[in-house]
Amino acid sequence: TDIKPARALLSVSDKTGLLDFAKALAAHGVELISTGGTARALAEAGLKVTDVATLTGFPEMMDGRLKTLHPNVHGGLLMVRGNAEHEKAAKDHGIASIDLLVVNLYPFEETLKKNAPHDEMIENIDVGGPAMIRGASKNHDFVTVVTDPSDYQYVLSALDKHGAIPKALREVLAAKAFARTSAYDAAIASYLARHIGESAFSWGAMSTSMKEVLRYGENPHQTGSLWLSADPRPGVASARQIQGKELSYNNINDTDAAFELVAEFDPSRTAACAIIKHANPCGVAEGANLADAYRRALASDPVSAFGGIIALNRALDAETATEIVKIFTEVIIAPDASDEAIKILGAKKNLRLLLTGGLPDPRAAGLTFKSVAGGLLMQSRDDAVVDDADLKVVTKRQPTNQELTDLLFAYRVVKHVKSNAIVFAKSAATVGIGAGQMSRVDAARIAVLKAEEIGRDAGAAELPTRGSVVASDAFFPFADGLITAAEAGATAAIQPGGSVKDQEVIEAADSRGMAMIMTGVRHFRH
Ligand code: 93A
Repeated sequence: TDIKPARALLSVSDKTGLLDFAKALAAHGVELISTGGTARALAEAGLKVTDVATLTGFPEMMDGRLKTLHPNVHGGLLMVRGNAEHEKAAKDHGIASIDLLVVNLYPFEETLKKNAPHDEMIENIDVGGPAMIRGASKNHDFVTVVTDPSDYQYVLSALDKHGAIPKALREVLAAKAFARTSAYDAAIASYLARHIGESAFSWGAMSTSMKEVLRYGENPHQTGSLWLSADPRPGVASARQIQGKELSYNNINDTDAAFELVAEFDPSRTAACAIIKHANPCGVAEGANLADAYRRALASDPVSAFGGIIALNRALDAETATEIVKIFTEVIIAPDASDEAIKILGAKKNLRLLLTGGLPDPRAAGLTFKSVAGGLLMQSRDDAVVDDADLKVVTKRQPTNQELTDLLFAYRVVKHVKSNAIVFAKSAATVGIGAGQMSRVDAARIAVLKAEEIGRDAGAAELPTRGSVVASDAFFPFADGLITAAEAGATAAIQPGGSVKDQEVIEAADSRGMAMIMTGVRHFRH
């Protein structure tokens, strides 16, 4: 139903368009009530206006902190018209209804941009304004709420046309009003959190904006939701979903792991692809182009790749899309995609395609969180990228150029494998991955076992680990893990070093003619 406003309360910090709007309201016979500065502006323009202090029986006080926080205001906004009890309460207490609320808030965001001192920021936290906006929005069955001067025209044209405000417009304006107070509170929350310190900043920002409630958590009996932090890095949380089913909690977790991994490979140097299952890579490869990188990543463990998550470091092209749709894949994440590629994926309705607009910088600082019983663990993210500068050859033999390239490749991958982690690689593609083991030697054994199996399935003449290199995410505590890798055919190794048994491990490498590099950087990931 249309509602003809009889009384309007105007209280605005941004006075753009205020006078014209108020004049037009007055011309429609709307009675105007207003707060200090707004009332003054209206009166100066020759409009008849009632000061809100007359309504509340209280003067504005405490630096204006108390202007409109009074039952005569909130009752007028919240009362349900036609409800006998509400009407009686209003009558008993002398509360008159307010049908139109025009509020825009203290300029918190603008003040923030000016780098204002903290006490000025605090003074710019509007309390009464949002309270009125919430009341009016909740009661939009009867009340029209306007929080944006650019909406004055819609209210006026409705009044001109119908002499009243239609329900549809009241609903739209109410939704817009809640969006406004929610953004306003988010800005305050992240400002305050940042004021407390960087540590709390990310957490505060994160806790202020939920992106979506997920169908469930890691398991169907758990609840789940996705939250946005103020971190502007491209990634799964901020990605645009182009097609496919709704993302699950596990999809998001795995897709994050995939995209962070593939971002280690600079797209201007090489095309790269990572295929992830259960947050661990089952195949990672560089390639002459994206399709080649995908084929090579897939070949490193085609059995595990089924139902996996694919991350690409360049825009998805038609050729790669054609390859990918050949097997069942849950999610593709890439910086971008060509129209043709999107069309090809369209044939797979459930396949989720996420586009991020860019790659996260693996060297960027940031924070990661993990919950523990009764608390929260926080750390700076693993932003270490091992490149040539950090490398120390500890064996008699120097790695060849090919070995060196592969060692660096394997080390970038092993950083993204759950500990204990061992990665075999050859020609910039993984050939065996051992993830999440309780002993390092078991991680090595599993990586070899996987490689053997894959080699057998592919009908390879020799073990895929022959002539490979091996990376370990932390030092070898004993020589056994390295010996396992050597016996499988690895010719070079990369690891942080730092074990009391380093010398034994170096001797084991030397006696097998292996080259070994120590990085001094550990990449535990639990
Ligand atoms: O300080 S407040 O949080 N306390 C209030 O009771 C209150 N009522 C309205 N801020 C309050 N307002 C805000 O004052 C409005 O949201 C608006 O931004 C501003 C308008 O003040 P003036 O009319 O004096 O310019």
